[in-house]
Amino acid sequence: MSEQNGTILFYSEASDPSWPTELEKAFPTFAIRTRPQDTDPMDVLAAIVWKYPAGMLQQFANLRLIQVLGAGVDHLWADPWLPKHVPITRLVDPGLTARMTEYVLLHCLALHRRLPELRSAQCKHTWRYLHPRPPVDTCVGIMGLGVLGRSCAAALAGVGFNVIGWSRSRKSNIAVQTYVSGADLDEFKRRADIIVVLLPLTSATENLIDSYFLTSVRDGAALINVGRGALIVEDALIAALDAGRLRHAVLDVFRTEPLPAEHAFWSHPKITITPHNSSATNPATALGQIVENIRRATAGEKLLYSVDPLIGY
Ligand code: NDP
Ligand code: OXD
Repeated sequence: MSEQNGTILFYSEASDPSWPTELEKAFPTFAIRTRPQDTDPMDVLAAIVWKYPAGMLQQFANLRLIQVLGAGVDHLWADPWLPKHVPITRLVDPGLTARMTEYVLLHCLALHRRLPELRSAQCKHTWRYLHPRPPVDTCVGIMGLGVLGRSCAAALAGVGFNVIGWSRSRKSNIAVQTYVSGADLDEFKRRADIIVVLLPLTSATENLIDSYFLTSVRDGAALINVGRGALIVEDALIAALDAGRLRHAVLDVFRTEPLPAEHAFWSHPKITITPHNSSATNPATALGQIVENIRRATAGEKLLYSVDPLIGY
């Protein structure tokens, strides 16, 4: 080992460029490296990663922490050489939560006030009067009542929407009506006018939104997917929009990112696309948790926001 405390590898090709400098300031006694080839693999104690090349982590025999630089950890499971004995933590970043909450509120209000239909009428120079209704007339169903889902539920209820939620385990300490995965899903779908998908991608949630799911949603419901692209079967979504069962879909995440230029979603009149920018991790609001977790990992203490590889989130 070098005379420093060890090395922290930061690996991300799509994050705020100030991360390495911020980490150097926060960890003056560690060497911060951004490329595995610039490390002595035996010195690497912690890896802070976002979408790294498969196999990269297995060379670090003394690794004590894999800190994912985001809320979703699904990209890790694509690494067949992931060192399974090393603890994994994810970020719970108040800045990321706030931006996601804004995004969901923005698009729920737009769908509630029928902006896509008004835009389409404007394109045809048509005066299409749609009577404004109060938010309490719109039921927003949130799939996933974790850190992000709960924040969105509170904000939506705060502006008057009728909010319901759905999650894997039963909830008691939340102000909105909740449903639990399994038998309750049909009832949840029957009620929701706008479905907000804030689920992690796991073996249990992949392709969850398929043609069966979409056949049994409320007629003319709208969908917002901010979870992960592979939660949705793409052809089933297009079929549901074309048949009018769904009136609009707002998509921020896709199976392939960037979304290929020739993809059918781009030109679909009932789809709004954003480039996976509903929210993002920020050094200013996320660094504190990373500092604390690396301190805990090196001291052998219980970590914050651990991920369970068996359930996948
Ligand atoms: P959490 O882990 O805090 O919450 C996940 C929620 O999903 C929990 O309520 C959990 O249930 C529920 N859930 C998981 N599996 C199932 C299942 N099989 N059936 C029903 N419910 C299930 O995650 P976050 O809220 O922090 O983030 C959610 C996801 O949002 C991330 O995994 C990521 O994919 C996505 N994301 C997208 C971003 C973007 O920019 N588009 C930014 C950040 C995150 P329970 O409460 O019972 O555990
Ligand atoms: C995340 C994301 O999971 O940005 O943090 O998608």
